[in-house]
Amino acid sequence: MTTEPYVLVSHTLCPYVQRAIITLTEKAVPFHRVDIDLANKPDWFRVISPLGRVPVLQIGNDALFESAVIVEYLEEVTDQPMHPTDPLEKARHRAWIEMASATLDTIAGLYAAPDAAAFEAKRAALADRLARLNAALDDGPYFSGAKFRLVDAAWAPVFRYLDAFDGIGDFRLLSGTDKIAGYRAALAARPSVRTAVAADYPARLLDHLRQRGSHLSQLMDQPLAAAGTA
Ligand SMILES: N[C@@H](CCC(=O)N[C@@H](CS)C(=O)NCC(=O)O)C(=O)O
Repeated sequence: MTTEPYVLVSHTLCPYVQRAIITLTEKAVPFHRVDIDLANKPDWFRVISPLGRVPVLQIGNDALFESAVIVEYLEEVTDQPMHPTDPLEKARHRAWIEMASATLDTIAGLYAAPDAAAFEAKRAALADRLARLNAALDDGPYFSGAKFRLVDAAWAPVFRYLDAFDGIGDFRLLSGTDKIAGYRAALAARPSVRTAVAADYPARLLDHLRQRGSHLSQLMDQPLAAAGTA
């Protein structure tokens, strides 16, 4: 591992950035965080980020992009493993990290849905993804038991959106689930998860959701009407 401190190029709200920060924190790897404005990307960022996305981890003169690649690199250069060692179990965890990414896509579709019909379709899709997560969870407190893993770093940011949605209305996202509440609480209490965002993150996220001009944005202007009417 390089002796130079890592630089994590970030954005205040990005859930993929949170995965990298949680992993760096869990592994006690020193780093500097540099937040950029994604609506006005600096030229130097365009050079190091071929896809134009955060996170990017700068390691000396090298730069890694894609959160999955970043956390797998950190896993290889540190000696505190966060993946299981059994190959099949490790592969299963990687699959559920992909599922967390797909769930973030569904969440983005939900908060961008332009009308009630599109919103309902995304709401049902998100509830289905969460039901499948519920079925995959072990006895807790984390995804596969007592140890906090990379897969947990991937799911923790998902629940930050649910926290925001809970303040807007009851969208019946967790109906019939029996394990997610405990999992969500354990993730929210984890110090690395708590410190992965700034204190003003909840307000910033609500502001972001309100500015989408979407069906959800409209519900935010009439929160009482939103209850149970997704
Ligand atoms: N697959 C990527 C997704 C990263 C991503 O979607 N980043 C968003 C912010 S959360 C971004 O930088 N978007 C800017 C853009 O696409 O122009 C990863 O895991 O790193």
